[in-house]
This record gives sequence, C-alpha cells and structure tokens, in this order.
Amino acid sequence: MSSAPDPSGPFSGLTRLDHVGIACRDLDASIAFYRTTYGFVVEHEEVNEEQGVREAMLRINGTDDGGATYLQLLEPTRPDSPVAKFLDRNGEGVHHIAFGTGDVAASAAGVGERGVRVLDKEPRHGTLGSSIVFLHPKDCGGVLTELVQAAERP
Ligand code: MC0
Repeated sequence: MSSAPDPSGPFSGLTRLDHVGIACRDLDASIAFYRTTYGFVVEHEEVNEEQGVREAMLRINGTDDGGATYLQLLEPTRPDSPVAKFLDRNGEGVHHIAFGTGDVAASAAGVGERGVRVLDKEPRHGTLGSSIVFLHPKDCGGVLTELVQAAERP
C-alpha cells in the first residue's frame, strides 16, 4: 500500500487552532492590554532560551482533544532571536499561527510531503510542555506556521 497522502482527504492530522503568536516589545504591557480590553488572563508564563523568548499564554477556550486555544504573547530575550528580528522589521503584531495535532511528527511528515519546508528536523520543546515544529513562511503564503502537540494530561 502506498504511504503517499491522499490529496482528497485529510492527511495532516491537524485538529484545531492552538494559538496565535503575537510579537511584542513589552510583555507586561501587552498582558495588561489583553486583560483590560478583553478580560483574557495569563494561564502560563515561561522563558524559552532556545527560541529566545519570554512568553505568556492567555487561554481563550478549551477543546475536547486535550488542547485549547490561546493567544501567545512573545517578547524577545536577545537581539538575534527570530522574534527580535521580526520586531525590527515589522514592529509589533501577529508573528505566527499554530495548529494543534495529536502527533506532531506525523503531521510534519504529511505536510512536508506536500513540499512545505519543515524547519525543525525533530520536534522541539514548546510552551506548556508541548512538542513543536515550524514551517517556513515562504511556503505557507507568507504566514510562519507552527504545529503543536500538547503535553500529555496527567
Ligand atoms: C521571517 N519572515 C517571516 C517571519 N519571519 N514571514 C512571516 N512571518 C514571520 N514571523 C520572512 C522574512 O520577512 C523574510 O522575507 C524571510 O522570511 C527570511 O527571514 P529572516 O528573518 O531574514 O531569515 P531567517 O531565515 O534567519 O529566519 C526566518 C525563519 C526563522 C522563519 C526561518 O525566523 C525561524 O526559524 N522561525 C521559527 C522559530 C521562531 O520563530 N521562534 C520564535 C517563536 P523576505 O521576503 O525579506 O526574504 S517560539 C514559540 O512560538 C514557542 C516557544 C512556542 O510556540 O511554544
């Protein structure tokens, strides 16, 4: 049996919008904006040194597949990081979108077979204990795209 994806059916295993990543210069000011304007509150904050970001996750709603939908606010921790470069070039705004999946490696392979460059050979550590890969924005209509497998629930 061929392992080629069926072009007429779902092959990527993507099930939801996991988060929208927003680049900001001042994480605390950005958190305050989303709290006072919309009432969204921070569920989780962490520093990811590999990615060069300090980040906050603001939960919008839960889903039934083990994940949820978030806004992810991203402040760079160093000037050579992807988010710092993005801010220099574009200013604050939407940096990437992220789709949820139950199997990030399989989803990345499926999307990669369609000719999209997968930027991470192996899934990396993402926020809230997730596993993540990025897809090249130039192959995704100008949108930096992330695939996310949520951490196992305890
Ligand atoms: C860069 N480009 C983008 C973009 N960043 N286009 C749309 N959205 C973005 N966010 C475009 C540039 O405008 C440029 O276009 C071209 O891509 C090359 O950009 P560059 O910055 O000069 O070049 P590279 O190759 O050094 O970097 C781009 C690349 C990189 C996307 C490969 O930023 C990357 O690997 N990003 C993935 C990791 C990441 O972003 N981490 C931060 C979030 P022109 O037309 O001028 O050629 S970490 C995160 O989100 C975590 C922790 C989590 O979710 O849990």
